[in-house]
Amino acid sequence: MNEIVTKIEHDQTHCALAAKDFSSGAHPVWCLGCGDFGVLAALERGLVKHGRPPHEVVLVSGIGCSSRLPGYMSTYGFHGVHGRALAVASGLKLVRPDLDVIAVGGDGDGYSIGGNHFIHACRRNIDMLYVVMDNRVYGMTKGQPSPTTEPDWDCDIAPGGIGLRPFNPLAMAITAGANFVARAFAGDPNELADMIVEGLRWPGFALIEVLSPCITFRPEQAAWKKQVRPLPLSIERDRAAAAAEALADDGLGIGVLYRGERAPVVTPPQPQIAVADIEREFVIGRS
Ligand SMILES: Cc1ncc(C[n+]2csc(CCOP(=O)(O)OP(=O)(O)O)c2C)c(N)n1
Ligand code: SF4
Repeated sequence: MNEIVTKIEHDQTHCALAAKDFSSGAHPVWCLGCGDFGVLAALERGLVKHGRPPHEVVLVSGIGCSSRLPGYMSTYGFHGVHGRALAVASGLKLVRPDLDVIAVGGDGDGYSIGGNHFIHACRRNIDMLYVVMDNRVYGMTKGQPSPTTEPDWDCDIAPGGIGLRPFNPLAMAITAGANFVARAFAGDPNELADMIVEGLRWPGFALIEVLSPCITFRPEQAAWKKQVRPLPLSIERDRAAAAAEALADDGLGIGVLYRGERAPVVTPPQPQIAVADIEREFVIGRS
């Protein structure tokens, strides 16, 4: 841990990159006040601290307001289909282990339609970072309950609430095998930026679950600013203790909950394929 902090400080001193180098310049179409702005700022700042240039980083997303994020950054990006960000990111990391791969998206994208990929990405423990912007609602499709929605949240599609116990992403990640598990708040981009650097550098699959308010369909989430507080414990290696801590948590504790020591999947260096060779395979009518 100390080694990681020292490396962060080292990079801050010597790195010539600036946050603007990671911006695509495109103007986000998010609602004013959406928590995803804080996550975007944190990713830009975190990648500056990390010190690798934009062309050595790839952001992969699914579909949703939050999944638009790769379009706002200058790294390589892949805006995929709903729930499939982790499948694409896993394949990419296996064939290009030299790149830093970051999957991003929402709670609907990652925990509902993409839930199976989430469990198995934790289990496979491929070395990458997954940032989930959790607003406990489907923002893009106008406010349906998601897997993390509180059971009594009243909305048009579920009057009186859905009455189901919410999914616990941190407990799920720890028990399925993720090696680094944390929760952050989008309203504190500097803390999140440091967590992003640590998650990127920690070997194996890292989950950062970000409380990212949907100010349009869940305006009451503006209160998160006053409700979030540091997690009581940060647990190293002891997976059972970390899972117990995650189950006891009320969903508003912020910090790194678990740092594991599982060895990540490592792939051997892959042969470089020239783009011209790939293009040749698509030429119609070649003999
Ligand atoms: C296969 C498929 N099913 C459903 C949809 C419709 N859809 C688009 S975004 C979305 C939910 C997004 O919610 P979330 O991932 O929580 O992201 P947010 O918009 O809240 O950031 C849904 C259901 C789709 N695009 N593709
Ligand atoms: S609908 Fe919600 S999640 Fe989507 S951009 Fe607006 S505030 Fe953000």
